[in-house]
Amino acid sequence: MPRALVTGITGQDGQHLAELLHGEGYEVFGMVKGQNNPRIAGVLEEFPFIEPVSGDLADLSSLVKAVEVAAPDEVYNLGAVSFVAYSFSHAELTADISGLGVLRMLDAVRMVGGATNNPIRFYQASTSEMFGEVREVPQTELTPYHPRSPYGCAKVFGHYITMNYRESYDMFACSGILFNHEGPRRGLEFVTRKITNAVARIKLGLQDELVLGNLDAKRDWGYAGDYVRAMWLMLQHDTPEDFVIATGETHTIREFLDLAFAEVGIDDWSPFVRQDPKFLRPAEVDLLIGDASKAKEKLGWVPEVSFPDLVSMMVTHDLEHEAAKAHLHD
Ligand code: NAP
Ligand code: G4F
Repeated sequence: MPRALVTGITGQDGQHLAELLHGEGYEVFGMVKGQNNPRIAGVLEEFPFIEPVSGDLADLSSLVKAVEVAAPDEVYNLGAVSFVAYSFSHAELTADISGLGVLRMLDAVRMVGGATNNPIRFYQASTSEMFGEVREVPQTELTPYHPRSPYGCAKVFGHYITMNYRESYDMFACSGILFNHEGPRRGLEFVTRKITNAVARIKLGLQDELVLGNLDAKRDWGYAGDYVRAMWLMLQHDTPEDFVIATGETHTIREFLDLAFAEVGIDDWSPFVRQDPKFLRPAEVDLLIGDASKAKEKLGWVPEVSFPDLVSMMVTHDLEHEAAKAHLHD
């Protein structure tokens, strides 16, 4: 039975990936941060097959221990401070966890090693945020980086140090440059889930207003379940390489609002949405759209869930979830 260690197991992608790996017959070890992590109990309830191991990306010795305990064939480094807005007010923490944390994880993998005929394979969660103020449209594996946030800067370091360890120490280490991916497990702080949750609550009469920032930014949004499949495929490939994972479509926040409100029968959302400058960022990423041709050609990866289906899936989930919560409090 192959063994995988996943950091960021309590996050959106960690849960989707754990589900996929379990389905592929893996023993799944999930790295859990903190002495009393508030999120892990819920995750273990839904995915009882996950074997929790303790570890923090700020602490190399804990990572070495986690890799020793899990003795993995594959390590997926998904742990990060991942909220761009938060990274502006917590720049040093973001650099430490989302940047240096990658170096620590690579060192832990290098120190523990794995069998000589079966070295540990390493996946790094890189991001389209590295493109920032984009130099070309669409963005590919060769597009230069111009990050626009402390998060983007930390991820550029993580990306290059992964490449450097691959080239310096002959490690099977690769990065997926993933564009935004969403779903019902997305954190409520991110714009898509913030919108679908508010739409559901407005429909149910539990909320009357949705306050947002910049509605004109464009994102290439896909479904998280499709994207974790690409992570796994990268580690099954013959050679360690970096891949852009994207849908090749881009949409504004306004278009997301159109579809989400239409899903509950509201055609004009303007009475419900207010803009507040407090949600604007010191520097914005205006346009992201990826070209995933390399992943299609070499991994056979294509996204399956369309943009309208993604929005519909999230609104439907949030309607059920919020209705059940409200009913509990009746
Ligand atoms: P997420 O939901 O925000 O999950 C982040 C995970 O990181 C959580 O499990 C969190 O654990 C963990 N973490 C935070 N600080 C840690 C630390 N010091 N040590 C160990 N773990 C720590 O993020 P996601 O959306 O699943 O994304 C997964 C990865 O892909 C991230 O690296 C993100 O930057 C990257 N990415 C995401 C997207 C996207 O659109 N979702 C696109 C490109 C790249 P706690 O719950 O314990 O805090
Ligand atoms: O949903 P967001 O916070 O995602 P963002 O900044 O694109 O980052 C996400 O995707 C990256 C991949 O490109 C990941 F690496 C990263 O970890 C994360 O998962 O914001 C999307 C857009 C931005 O332009 C933001 O300014 O939505 C705009 N927005 C407008 N109002 C808002 C809001 N974003 C949030 N979170 N909250 C708002 O009220």
